Amino acid sequence: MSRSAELYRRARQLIPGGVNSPVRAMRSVGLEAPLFLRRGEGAYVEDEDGNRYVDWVMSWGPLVFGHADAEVVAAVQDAAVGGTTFGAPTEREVELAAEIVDAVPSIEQVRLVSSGTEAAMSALRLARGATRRDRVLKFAGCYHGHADALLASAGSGLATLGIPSSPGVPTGATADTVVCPFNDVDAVAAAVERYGEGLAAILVEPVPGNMGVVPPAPGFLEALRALCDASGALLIFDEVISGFRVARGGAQERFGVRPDLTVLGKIAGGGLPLAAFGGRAEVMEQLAPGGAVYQAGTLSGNPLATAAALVVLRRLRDPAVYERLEASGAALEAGLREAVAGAPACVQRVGAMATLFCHPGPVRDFDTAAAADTERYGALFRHFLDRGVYVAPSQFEALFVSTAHGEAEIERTVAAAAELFA
Ligand code: KE4
Repeated sequence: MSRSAELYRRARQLIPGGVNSPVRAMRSVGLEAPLFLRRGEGAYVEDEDGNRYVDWVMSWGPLVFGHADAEVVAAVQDAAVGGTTFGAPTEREVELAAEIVDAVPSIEQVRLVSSGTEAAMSALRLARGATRRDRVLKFAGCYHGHADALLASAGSGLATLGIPSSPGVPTGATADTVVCPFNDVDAVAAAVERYGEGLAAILVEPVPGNMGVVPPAPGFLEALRALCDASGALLIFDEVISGFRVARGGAQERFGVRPDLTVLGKIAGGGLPLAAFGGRAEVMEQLAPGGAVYQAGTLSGNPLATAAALVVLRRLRDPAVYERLEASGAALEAGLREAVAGAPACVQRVGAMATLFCHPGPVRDFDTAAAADTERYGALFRHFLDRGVYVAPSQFEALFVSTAHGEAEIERTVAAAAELFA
């Protein structure tokens, strides 16, 4: 029995499903036991049986400079010897807030939290408090973490597990959640027509990564901005994935559309548990303690996470980083596209995030994504694994490019695809 299988057997007795997050079970790609990873370095990870893989999961997006980046490790070590948490304000929190405000066009003030779920949940509460309205409009296939109000046909995890909305979520919690198809302006306009009075926010992943990567259709984000302006709802961009990935200022910089609130995570946390939400000062100032909208967190802005995040965000000021990410993303896309030519498959990419769909494409929304051949994707995942390439164990996720991925990693990945689709 492999060490991973052995660990999985033990884990299942102690941890629900043997994992601390459902997608890690790798059930949807047909593995009996998930890989248990023991170390990562640059673009590579090693499992408990000593197998080494080119890693395109990158912990689901945070590791824009790859695993165990020397500067990040040193920064966390230096911070730790001074104390790992105080529950009091620290200078690094001010410095990190300044980095985020400088990078993200629409953010004037920002609150740090510990997970993307917490950031999205808090941004929604703030939007509801600021507008004194209850309704939120989200999109099928978009995932914003597992807060009750947002587990209505979410896209990541739930889509893979085929659960339309989770048991345990009270009907009241999603009674004010309206779900529209992504990229469908008419559907959104009709929903706003019907619910506009009570609409607190439109919440969207401007570049969805949780139904696979689905680029926004030209004019779609602009239409959401206009519908929010017309109805008095706030536009919330969930940039947990796209933030600092598709541009330093995220999708709002790349596509030139400014939301009222932005949710950040993953890269923003430098690979440590840190996320954030921010926006116009007049909205953000309604948060406790100055305002009445309550939000709090014991480890919010802790020294280890802010140290890692500062190293990463300061290095992202260098435009050459995004030139490299764009070039590597384009090379990966071109190689995979050539490998799947003629097969019922397509490759969709925005910047340093891409998905190989087992679907002829184009994939414009969750309905088309859900029609992908997930059986074939499972076979693809196992084929790549056998060739030392670790891609997302779910069709509804992304390949995350880092600066640690080079020609060798791209060639190995493309060769594996070419062999499979030959
Ligand atoms: P966390 O609570 O997992 O830190 O963030 C939730 C979240 C919010 N918004 C977006 C756009 C996200 O993609 C996520 C989390 N992403 C998933 C995978 N796409 C994390 C992986 C997992 O659930 O284990």
